[in-house]
Amino acid sequence: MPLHWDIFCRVVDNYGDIGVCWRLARQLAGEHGQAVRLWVDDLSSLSPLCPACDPGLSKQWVEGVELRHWARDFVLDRVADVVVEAFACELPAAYVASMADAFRSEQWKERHSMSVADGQPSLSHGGRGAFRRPPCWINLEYLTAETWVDGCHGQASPHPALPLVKYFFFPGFTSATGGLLREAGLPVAPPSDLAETLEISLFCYDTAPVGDLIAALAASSRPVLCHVPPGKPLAAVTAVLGPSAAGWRLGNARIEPLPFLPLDDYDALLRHCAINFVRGEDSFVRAQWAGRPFVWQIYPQADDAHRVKLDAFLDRYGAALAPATAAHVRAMFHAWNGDGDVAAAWPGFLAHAPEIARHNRNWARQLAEQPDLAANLVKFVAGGV
Ligand code: TRH
Repeated sequence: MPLHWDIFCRVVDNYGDIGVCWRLARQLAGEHGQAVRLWVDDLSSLSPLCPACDPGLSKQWVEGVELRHWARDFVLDRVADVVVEAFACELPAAYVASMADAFRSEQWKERHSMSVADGQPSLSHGGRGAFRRPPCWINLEYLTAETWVDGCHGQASPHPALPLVKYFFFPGFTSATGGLLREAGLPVAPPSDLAETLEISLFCYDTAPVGDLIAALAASSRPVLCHVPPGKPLAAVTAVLGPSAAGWRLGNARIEPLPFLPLDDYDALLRHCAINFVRGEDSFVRAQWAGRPFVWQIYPQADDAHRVKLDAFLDRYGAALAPATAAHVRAMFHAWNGDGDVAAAWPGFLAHAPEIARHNRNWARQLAEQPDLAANLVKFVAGGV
């Protein structure tokens, strides 16, 4: 029997929050037959990824998902079986209160002979999957390769005041985590064409040292075509080269603006290019499924917390690389994240690109042997581990 899911997404900035939530919502509906509502506070951030979404509508159906505008005057109609709070976005207070009411429902307690010792729900009746009410409340966390997530994934966090429990669901790279988003039928590390032109996609923040990269590309003996999406990547390039709607030619390199692509077309671009610069969370994961060499600009955090996450990923991902190649990858990732010299790091990265590509194909295929995040979530909600 399909469960009703409410996924809540608050767009902080950029496209990562909505990218992850939209992928998850459409996969739960399309692959797992679940009844999914996706509540988004800013639908205009979804329409570039998903042109079928009309940001002016408060309610619409797209790819089997009921899309709802999460407005300030949120009116509660019903509480779902599963509530996903994406990235600690804080559910509407009325929704949380109704979840607690559902828990208190006498009918429900009778049906499941539930004990309410110390105000905490007991799951002794057979796991999370045994109940329709109260909802299973999931906090979907950000992705990190740090080892501590293995121990924290799936942990319960009792609400301090209400008889509710929230479960932490951590995406990750090991089987002890919630895994990574990956649709059924997604081509994982498909073979690439041997093209004379080196095609690059450049999705980055405006803080990336693009000037140094552009200088290195301009000096290339091989033809280069660099695709630049709108927004921060194009702003960064324009800050270096000046405005030009038609793009730029520097030495052997062409640098061309690209329109913002629908999500699946962007995935295809990553499979098409020989090297991808990606950022944040979702494009970072997609670059890994593409299996091509990639350079990651991590989302910056206060106190440089992101640097620990960057190195945690490099440690895990680079473990099976030859040490010299791993050092080139690390140098390029660090330089691209403001710690080092891109001009010095790029030649080594490029020279090792064939070996990095081989490694990335293996890496992607190994990761794809693990269950994907949506499948893990469905299993978790049903009471599995
Ligand atoms: O946009 P981002 O920088 O998002 C970030 C991160 O998720 C970060 O962790 C989070 O804290 C912050 O947002 C609020 O990068 P990310 O995660 O790669 O998301 C970009 C999305 O945009 C991704 O789903 C791919 C999609 N995309 C397209 O669909 N078409 C395009 O042309 C491009 C360039 C991207």
